[in-house]
Amino acid sequence: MSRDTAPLRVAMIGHGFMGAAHSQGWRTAPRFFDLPLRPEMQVLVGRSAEAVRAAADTWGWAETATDWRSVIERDDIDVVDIVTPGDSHAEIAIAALNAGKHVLCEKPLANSVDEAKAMTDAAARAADSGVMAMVGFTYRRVPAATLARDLVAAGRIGEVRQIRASYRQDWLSDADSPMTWRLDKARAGSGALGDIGAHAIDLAQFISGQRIAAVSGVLQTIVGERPLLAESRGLSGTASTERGTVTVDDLALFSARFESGVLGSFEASRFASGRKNSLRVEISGSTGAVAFDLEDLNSLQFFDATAPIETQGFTRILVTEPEHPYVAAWWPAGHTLGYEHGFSHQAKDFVEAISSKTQPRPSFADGLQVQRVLASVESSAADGSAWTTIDTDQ
Ligand code: SOE
Repeated sequence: MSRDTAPLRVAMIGHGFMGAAHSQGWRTAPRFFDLPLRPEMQVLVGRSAEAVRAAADTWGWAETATDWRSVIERDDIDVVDIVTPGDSHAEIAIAALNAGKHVLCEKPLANSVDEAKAMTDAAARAADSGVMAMVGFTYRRVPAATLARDLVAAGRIGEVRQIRASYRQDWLSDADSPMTWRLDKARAGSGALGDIGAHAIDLAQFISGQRIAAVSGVLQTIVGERPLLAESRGLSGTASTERGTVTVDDLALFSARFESGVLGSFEASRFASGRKNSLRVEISGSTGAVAFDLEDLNSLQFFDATAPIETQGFTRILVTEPEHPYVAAWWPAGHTLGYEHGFSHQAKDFVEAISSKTQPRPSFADGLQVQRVLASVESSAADGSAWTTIDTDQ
């Protein structure tokens, strides 16, 4: 439990699946990490008074509200955590930053480059008065992913030569699975590309320490029409008898050229039968390689080409020791962590950044750069897979 420290009062806007994950992060971080400020789960905000009350009771929020605008004006709120669909990120984040609140915003940062740019500008202005903003690319904070980044940065795989990243799920494989907001371009911005491809882009750039400069891609909508949603449950829900048009991609494939000249391949799919939450990043270097797989998140595959040839091969490092990133705060060595722990690490890192007034990463500027990659993949696909340079001036 954290020391007897000043409170950091959090308001969270939205209470879907990501709301549950963020609540878990806020609740556990101060209980396992010795934090300089004590996060308090003050207000949960949602459109339906009844639904938001039920969620707040389940997850442990003190109060509820239905109007986010009045909440961000409150003097007793320090942090605004945004877990709504992408179409409201910009409006809420900019208003919260202008009101002097620290902002944590779910990924992708926005639904367009223009929105992401406006958010990044607002974050830069707010940073001058010590107000912090961070985007929720949570998988950076899985200990094995952080370790992979550390090994690459320490030169343990030599010079990076090739990058491969894929995020594959199958929860839309059933053509009768109903429309949700994630299938509506107006709400989600894009489909598999922005929903999960954004994670693959962020994680590949994070682990490799390299940034994408140009892309060539294709997008495909595999099932163009689905039953409308009757009642939402988790990522999906029950179907109504009416049907609607899917307005986003189901599958995104693209090649990337990094600023260094290194080439990479990317894949994002919600139709990869049998792949449940398969986020994989493999970085091949001149003297070794690292391979991260979210479906095996307590380990990291490491290949050391400088080892004697007779014993060379990918080694499965169990990332469960106190010496590994984040792990010491949890269970005795070897006792493994799960999906939810990334959200606790995210809350911990954000609280520490707020306290030390240090820009947290991934920053809104990092989120904007990912947004530019997403937009470039879309324009490349619309232009017959033409190589498209990431426009950093836009
Ligand atoms: C659904 O594809 C989803 O919940 C994404 O929206 C999340 O960002 C990802 O972490 C898990 O899958």
